Amino acid sequence: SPIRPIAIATWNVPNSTAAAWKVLKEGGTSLDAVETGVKMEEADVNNQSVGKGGRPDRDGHVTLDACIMDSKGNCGAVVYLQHITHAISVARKVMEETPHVMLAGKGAEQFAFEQGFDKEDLLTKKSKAEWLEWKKEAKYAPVINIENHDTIGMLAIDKNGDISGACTTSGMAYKMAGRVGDSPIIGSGLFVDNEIGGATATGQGEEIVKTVGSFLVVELMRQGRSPQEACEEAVNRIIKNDPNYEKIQVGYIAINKNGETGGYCIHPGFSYRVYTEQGHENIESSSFL
Ligand code: SD4
Repeated sequence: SPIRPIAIATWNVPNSTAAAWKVLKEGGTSLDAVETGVKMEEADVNNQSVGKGGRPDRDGHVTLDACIMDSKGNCGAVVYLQHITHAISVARKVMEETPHVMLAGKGAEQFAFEQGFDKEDLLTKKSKAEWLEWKKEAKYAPVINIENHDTIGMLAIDKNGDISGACTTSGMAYKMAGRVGDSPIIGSGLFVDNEIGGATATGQGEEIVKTVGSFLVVELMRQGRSPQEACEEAVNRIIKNDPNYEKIQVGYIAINKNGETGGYCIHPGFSYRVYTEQGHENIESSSFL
């Protein structure tokens, strides 16, 4: 019988999976679970890859990307959002309160204020100090598993078997102003098909966008691959396309309708968390290298 409810997330984010699990355990929807879950990381100033405390772009601005998708195929996204911690909740409002899927920059910010979100300064002292240090050399060479660690992508199945997903990030540290990655792009950073399963990604967003990674993982599962096999194939596709793959990290996680999960990445060091009735664990992902 299918494993449900269940919540999984990229990286070792026990607070997020525990918060999602609580929602699921109390009979809540997978949509509420993934939003509640990823908000924990958005609010955590010690997680420097998402929300408040996120690392800024080259010019010192923290700009957030996020998207959310429900079991009916609805989705919402924000890109280049500034001054608001809970980008995922703004994305959900875009999904539920507008006729659109994606809002960017100033428009997204204005919409968020209209919806009652508070204006905040997202650049913490720590992230600012590190950015000033980086600026001395201003060399753009992301450190694998460090500078771009901890973007959170989460997938959940509720007691009714409905699947939802959420993905939220401050993007690659010290990116060019205006750069948008995979995380808010439906099909790249996240995809859910309630008949099949869901997938979400972390790492170098450009590579994920170029291969429409999360959609690819879900379509591979539709063709009969297990979540693990589908994640492996999506990583292999990146490796085949990019001779410089050793310099980048990409990780995928996936879940199918039965609650089976998988994860795969290029470099060792990526892990994902799984929370079910059986307990809570951090699983070290297998890797190409
Ligand atoms: C991006 N995929 O903006 C994100 C970064 C990331 O953990 O995943 N960091 O490209």
